[in-house]
Amino acid sequence: MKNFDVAYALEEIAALLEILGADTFRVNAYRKAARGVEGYPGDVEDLARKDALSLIPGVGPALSAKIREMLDTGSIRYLEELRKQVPPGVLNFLAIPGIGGKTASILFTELHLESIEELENAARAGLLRSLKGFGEKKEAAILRGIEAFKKNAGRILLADVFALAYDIRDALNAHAAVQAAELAGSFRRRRETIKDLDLVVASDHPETVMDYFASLPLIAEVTSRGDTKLSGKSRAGISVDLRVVKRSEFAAALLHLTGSAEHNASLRGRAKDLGLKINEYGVWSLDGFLFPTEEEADLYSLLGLSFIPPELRENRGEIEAAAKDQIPELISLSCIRGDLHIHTRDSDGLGTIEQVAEQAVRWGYEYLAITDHSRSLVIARGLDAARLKAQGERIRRLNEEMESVRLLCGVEVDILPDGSLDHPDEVLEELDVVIASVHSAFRQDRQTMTRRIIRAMENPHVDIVAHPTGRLIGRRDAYEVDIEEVITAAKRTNTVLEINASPDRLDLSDVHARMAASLGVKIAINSDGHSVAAMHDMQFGVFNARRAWLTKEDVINTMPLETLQDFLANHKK
Ligand code: DGT
Ligand code: CA
Ligand code: CA
Ligand code: ZN
Repeated sequence: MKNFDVAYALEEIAALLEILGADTFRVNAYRKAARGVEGYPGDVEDLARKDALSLIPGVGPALSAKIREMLDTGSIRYLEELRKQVPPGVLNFLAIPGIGGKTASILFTELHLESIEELENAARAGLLRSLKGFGEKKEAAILRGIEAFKKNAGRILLADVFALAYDIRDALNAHAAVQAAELAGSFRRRRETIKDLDLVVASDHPETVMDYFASLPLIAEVTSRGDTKLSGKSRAGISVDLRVVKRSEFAAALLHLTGSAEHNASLRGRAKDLGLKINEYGVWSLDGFLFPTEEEADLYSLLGLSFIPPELRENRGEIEAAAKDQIPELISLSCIRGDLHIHTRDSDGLGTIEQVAEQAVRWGYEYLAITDHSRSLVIARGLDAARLKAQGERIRRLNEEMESVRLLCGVEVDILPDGSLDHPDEVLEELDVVIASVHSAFRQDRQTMTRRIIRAMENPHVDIVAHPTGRLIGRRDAYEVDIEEVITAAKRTNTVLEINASPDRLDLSDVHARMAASLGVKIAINSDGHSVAAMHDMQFGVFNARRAWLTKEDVINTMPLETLQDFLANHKK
């Protein structure tokens, strides 16, 4: 049992309590404990053995007992009791943008709505607006939320299955009958959202492996089972497909199940042209000889191709490139030397400057830019010129104390509706890094929005435009903007464009980032972290950059500190 499972159970208790109208204090106690467990760097099972669960932030004696019960029995009776009181469809409300626990509670207790379908019908019939604290605006917002939810059709953010995916793979690898286990499918290709997890296992004992898989506490139910294939669901309702093959077929099965389906189709076409055949068992000659293969590279090699990293397998020219041995050396997380977009407690972040700096030291970053919001973003406690100046002085003092990491003074300045900036040039020119971004007037027409962003890029102090399209995956579409024109203007004005690494942004997208880099526009991959923990999101930005075919040279925060400082001082000249 992993921290993740325990945290998930506690979070579910909090959600159910909230829906049942329990008092906020109790709900928050479970939620806090869930966060504490998820963020705890050690293993909860070790802590339980040492009788030290209360070392976890937010966990007292009562919660320790529940966690222990979960670890011992795989479940919590209290949770089972709560589940009986709330129909499963009501929990799904929480997946709809704009619906939190309190809203879900009212919908369930007042209107007795039990599924998203019932909710949608009620909203269309105008039954929500008269509820206490609702109104027509909120009713319309819920309908928009349902639309966004349906459009995403049950796809889940990559980040939301990350821990689960590796927990399952590691559990399989730990079994004696398993010779190899790998994650495949869209997860391995690092798509921004995934429909289900796919795993391939090499073993001579498929029955044993499938029994073991079905018995994992991570797996709540088995939905179908054949001789070598099994489908199940995790407790969070995420579908998992398992395929068990012989060791000699593992590479071919992994290649096949990694996909994409379009990449596979192109490989089949290429094999045919070469007088060969490829399927999930391997590469064959036309007279039925199966070529032995150890790893995926062997299969590609039989087709006259260099190895193609999974992130590129989308049939976007990777096969042609591999045939010419021109697959680029993709950027990796270890190339990243710093993060240029970080928020602190001074605006809407959770960490202090000292805390985010310590994290940067721990990771071996060379630099970190503090870029809090500007004054007009009032809800985020944006900084005016005076507070920004005071922050700059604190940063300079900290830099004198710290040796291994350099803090850069920056700002995330709002691009106002007319394209002017939220700070005057005299303020911006004092800073090491200026990030500009749109946080208001999202509904401008395409031409106005495009001109607005381009005008900001024309300012000689603006180094980077952050999250250039404003999309929130599964929750909000990009604003109307001609992104090709923005990219062209970035090239003309020597402005860097961001890949925002937050897993629900990934903005620029893979396609747009590739377009930008191929025109010579520089990219910054930034976590936009609003907490120390969120600095981890950098990895999702790097995945996205790999899917965009980017190399180290395309990305400015792979530069050593001095090169970067030089770049920032001169690129707009
Ligand atoms: P998703 O929708 O996020 O689960 O995306 P994938 O790519 O993981 O799709 P999935 O889980 O349906 O299938 C996993 C891989 O198996 C897929 O990438 C390629 C292979 N595959 C599955 N069905 C087909 C098919 O009908 N034709 C071909 N050529 N390949 C398939
Ligand atoms: Ca899949
Ligand atoms: Ca699948
Ligand atoms: Zn930001």
